[in-house]
Amino acid sequence: MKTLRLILGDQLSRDISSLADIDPATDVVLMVEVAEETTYVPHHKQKLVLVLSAMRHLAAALAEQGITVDYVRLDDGGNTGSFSGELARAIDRHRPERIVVCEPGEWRVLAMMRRWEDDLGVPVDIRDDTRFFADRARFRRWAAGRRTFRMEHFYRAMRRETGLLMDGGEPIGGRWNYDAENRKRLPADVAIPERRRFPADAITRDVMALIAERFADYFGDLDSFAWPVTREDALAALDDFIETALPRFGDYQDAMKAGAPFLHHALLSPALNIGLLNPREVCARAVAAFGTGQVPLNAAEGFIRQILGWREYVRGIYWLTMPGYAETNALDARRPLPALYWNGETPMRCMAEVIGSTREFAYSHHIQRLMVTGNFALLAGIRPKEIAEWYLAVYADAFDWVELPNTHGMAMFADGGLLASKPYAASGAYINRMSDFCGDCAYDVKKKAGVDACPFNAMYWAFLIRNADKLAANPRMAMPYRALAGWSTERKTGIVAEANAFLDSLG
Ligand code: FAD
Ligand code: DLZ
Ligand code: SF4
Repeated sequence: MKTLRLILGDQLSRDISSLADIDPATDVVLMVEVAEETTYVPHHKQKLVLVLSAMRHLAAALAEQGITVDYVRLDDGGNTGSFSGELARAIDRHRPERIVVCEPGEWRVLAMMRRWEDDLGVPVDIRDDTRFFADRARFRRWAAGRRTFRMEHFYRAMRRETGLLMDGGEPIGGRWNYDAENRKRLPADVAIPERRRFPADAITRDVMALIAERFADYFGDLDSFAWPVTREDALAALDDFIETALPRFGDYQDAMKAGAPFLHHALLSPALNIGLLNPREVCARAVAAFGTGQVPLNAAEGFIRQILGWREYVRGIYWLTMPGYAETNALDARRPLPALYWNGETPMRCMAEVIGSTREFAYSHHIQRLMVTGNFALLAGIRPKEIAEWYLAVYADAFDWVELPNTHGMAMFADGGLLASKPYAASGAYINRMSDFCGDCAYDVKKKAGVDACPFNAMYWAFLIRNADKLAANPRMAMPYRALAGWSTERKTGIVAEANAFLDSLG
């Protein structure tokens, strides 16, 4: 049966379900660069290069294997600019008997796909995405009947199911979780590993020229692009991480350092999310490195928890709750996103550092996203939709299924506690404990009030005061609310006014 097999820009895996039964004698693979996808948010220029260059590389690799690939470029004449439009044109060109596609990573695109069969008059087979440990049905089964969801419970179920770092029915080492050993500040004498970056080849340089011309006003530096865009380079990036950074990943997972955005992190999320790496092989490598004594248990477990635990858990929450999840705003946050998120212009050293490296590399590590830019947005009461759009735009790894739950659920508490049990709200003291940012900052992290006091301090207390009716009863927030109970009304009014004056001054 002549089949047209559509592969989307984050489905760049040879083992994707839509290619499983391909017959090279009859079938055509369709890949399309479309304006709808390049513009649904103002993507970082490096994210655009990553996706389009990796698409072009996969198309070339499939063609080398004897597969017919119909590849539509962004600047091809006649490009309609949408998946639906390009599919209709390809049906005219190839007259397939059916269309096969793997389910997408985004609700918006799934809604579009479900209309294709009726609109295009050709049978459309939408297949499960088998690249996750837990498919959507598996997560639904786990979630059924639970009143609250907690990543740790899901993670343990997945450890048991996969056998990863398990000794029979028990976790290797006797503990499920070494999180308490993942919170060290980076000592001055620990060397930061030099990380492998991948220079642009001719295909990537072509895409860079296209992006420079068409998307000049989009956020982000282009010239520092060095992400892997092929399966081979992604595997080399995985080797590099296991050898150089994983051994200390566990210890310094939460640490931050000025001028060093990568530290001991994997830098693998862009390759994982577009399909160049499979989470199973990545976890298997971490387990093997533990098995040979190359990395300690807190590193292997900490890393596997991120992929087998968090990555799968947020995807499950996304598909369980969409499309309503995108509308959540439990704390009724209404402030517009300040311009500093785009221009990085602020005397707050932590914010300037994180936004600066975001612009340079389309990357920040988790604690930078959660406890600096995320914490600011939470405390300031930024509209969840606006900050979610920012995260979706500025990171090379940002796709709706993973970005949205991390932003609405983890950073903004917009889902009211569905994903996480308490808001990750913190004053400047947390940033000072975990980084070296505060030393050279224009603000004084130790000061609670006054024009030169760290803005996170007044913002933190103002956040608690503003949301007391929603948060004070949460047992995990008992400590700060006990402290607030001793404050006079005058003191509370004063700190709220100070935080608001600061935020209003940002424009
Ligand atoms: P490491 O810290 O080395 O972790 C290893 C791997 O674990 C990552 O590659 C990633 O695949 C996975 N992982 C770790 N934490 C998470 C998590 N919370 N959710 C899902 N997977 C996780 N991650 C994305 O992949 N895309 C996003 O758009 C995204 N947006 C985020 C927005 C906010 C507000 C926050 C707080 C986090 C977001 N994350 C997102 C999660 C996390 O920050 C990134 O996965 C991580 O920083 C990627 O860098 P790394 O590969 O060096 O990860
Ligand atoms: C992110 C992205 C971009 C920028 N461009 C394209 C594209 O031109 N063609 C394509 O097939 N996919 C692209 N993508 C990835 C899609 O946005 C992604 O597949 C959907 O959001 C579903 O997850
Ligand atoms: Fe950030 Fe406050 Fe530290 Fe400055 S003093 S770097 S604003 S936490």
